Amino acid sequence: MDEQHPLTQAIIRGRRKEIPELVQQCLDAGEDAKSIVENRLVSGMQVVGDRFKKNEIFVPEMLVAARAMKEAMKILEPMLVAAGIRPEYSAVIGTVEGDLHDIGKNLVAMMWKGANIEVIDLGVNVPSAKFVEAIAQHKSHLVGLSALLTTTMPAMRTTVKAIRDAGFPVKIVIGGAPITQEFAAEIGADGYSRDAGSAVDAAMALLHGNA
Ligand code: B1M
Repeated sequence: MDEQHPLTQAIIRGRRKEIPELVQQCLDAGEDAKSIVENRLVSGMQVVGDRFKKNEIFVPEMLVAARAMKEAMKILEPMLVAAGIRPEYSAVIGTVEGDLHDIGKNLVAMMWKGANIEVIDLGVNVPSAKFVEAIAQHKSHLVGLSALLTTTMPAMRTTVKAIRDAGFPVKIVIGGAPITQEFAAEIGADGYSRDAGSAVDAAMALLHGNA
């Protein structure tokens, strides 16, 4: 990974206005859309995730980086679609039933998109049946559940059970302020992440069979 590449640096620093010209420079230099996503954008978001995990940057810096990534994807996505290239993995994410907190969940969704995972965001207050329906519809590989209230932790348990009962071979990652690794193990989730940066590591480890 070339962290110093101008496009990667523009992602890391969230310099959205520079993105179209830098993407064009990569295309002019003969890089294809897929390699720009993998080698320039995803690697930039990896740096962002790592810095966030270490508390070197905070939510605002992460948001501007994600916005820059989105700007680049606006240009590259039609090219990927035209070439028949889709992200390798699909994820469904949402905040569980009864819970309206979405800031952390949105950050996880952004980081997963930044890792080139297709993300279907079901929003907040999502009943378990809606997760099950979306997993079936999108043939998802990964599910993310977020809860910020101790009172909605039981809804996480219900949701994990509903997904398991439906028999999908999906990996389930959970997180949110009151959630712990112990709770994840107790309710049968595959992984737990304490922040949005680690949520990428957890997803990748599970999807690649390393967890
Ligand atoms: Co609420 N709220 N809130 N709130 N709120 C908390 C969570 C609370 C701790 C505040 C407090 O009392 N000190 C408390 C919960 C207490 C508890 O259960 N133990 C609380 C309460 C009680 C409530 C209400 C019940 C208040 C009331 O109405 N009486 C009510 C509940 C509404 C409902 O959900 N049904 C309520 C409402 C709200 C607002 C709507 C006003 C607003 C939410 C706005 C929104 O999300 N769009 C709100 C807010 C903003 C907060 C606090 C202040 C901030 C939460 C936040 O966004 N943090 C919060 C107190 C606090 O945390 N300081 C609080 C920033 C965000 C980046 O962090 O969400 O933790 P966080 O996400 C992190 C990690 O947790 C993790 O990664 C993220 C990024 O690093 N993570 C995941 C999260 N999801 C993940 C999923 C993963 C992996 C990692 O995998 C899929």
